[in-house]
Amino acid sequence: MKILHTSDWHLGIDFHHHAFGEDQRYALQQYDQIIKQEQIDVVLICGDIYDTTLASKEAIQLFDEVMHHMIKDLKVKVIVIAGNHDSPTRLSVMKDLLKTQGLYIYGVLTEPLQPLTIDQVDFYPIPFVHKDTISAVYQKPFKTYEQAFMNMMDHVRSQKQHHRQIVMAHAFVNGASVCESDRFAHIGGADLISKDVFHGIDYVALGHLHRPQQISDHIRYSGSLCPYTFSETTNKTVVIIDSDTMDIHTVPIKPLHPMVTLHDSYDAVCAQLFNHQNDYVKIILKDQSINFELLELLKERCPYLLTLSSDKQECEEAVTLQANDLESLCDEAIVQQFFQDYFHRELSDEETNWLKEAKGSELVCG
Ligand SMILES: [Mn+2]
Repeated sequence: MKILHTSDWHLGIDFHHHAFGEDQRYALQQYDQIIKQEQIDVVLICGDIYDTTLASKEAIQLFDEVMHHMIKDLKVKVIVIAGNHDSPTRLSVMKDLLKTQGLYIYGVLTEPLQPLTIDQVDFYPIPFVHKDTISAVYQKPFKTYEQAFMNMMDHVRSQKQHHRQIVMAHAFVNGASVCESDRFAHIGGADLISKDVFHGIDYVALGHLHRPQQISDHIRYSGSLCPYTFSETTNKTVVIIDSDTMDIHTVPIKPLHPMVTLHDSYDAVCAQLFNHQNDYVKIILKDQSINFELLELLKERCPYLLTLSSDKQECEEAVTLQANDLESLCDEAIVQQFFQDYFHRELSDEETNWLKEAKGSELVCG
């Protein structure tokens, strides 16, 4: 049997006020080809289907459309677990009904893990879960998250017969490398689990971290659907597992707009823009402060410019005005201070008069 492992779609996400719907649709269209070419039987989606618990209308429509296409047209079965970004209850609405169609959704852990058997494979889908929930379900107290997970895996191993065992989880396994968009990964360590927890399991399909990576040959993160930050410049992938031979390989997913950071002088950045007409671009200028006019000018030359900042501005233009000042200072003093911070000069008499005219008789200091 052929299995496709993916995770972290984050449908509905936006980045610098830019929606990713088209990018996600473009990536998911490639799944169509991969499923046909690789003759996939089962698709595993390891959490964070949506970016927020209250998913947008567009995000829900896209998920609905993709599930319908996979199950009805491509004739695959799909197993979904909730991630920390998903609402477990919303995600698993009508799950018992959908099961009859080949869509298996696991939102909440409510009972000790039982296999979902398809062909010769026992799947153990574990939705994102807290230690206390595992304690309640298994009716045992656990000191650490790792201990709770070890207990669950011992229970899985005790059910081993002649089938392959594949575990799906949305978790942070020790030794994995994180990237900027893993913003809710618990780097503090309380939710870390060791890879040893999974010993003896034939394959562990992980979600949570957005960088595609293998912890060991049979414990892998597929990585997110698309790059969601400028630090994600390497290819996103899906993992293909042949459960008969246990051959495993990855297939790259091409982004609609690759992420590019240009950190250089204004002239050097301008000289490079022509090569990045289709890329999401982050510009950091080394030699020039930024303003709205410059942003508009660069946007004309770079259609997918998402962020513009300046190194220079950060060192030269120290803002001295504090939030508390806004309450204690009069309007004229605030404008004066702003001019000092940004333009290094005082208001001219003419400008002061304009300000007074604009404010009328309200402008009283003291
Ligand atoms: Mn995620």
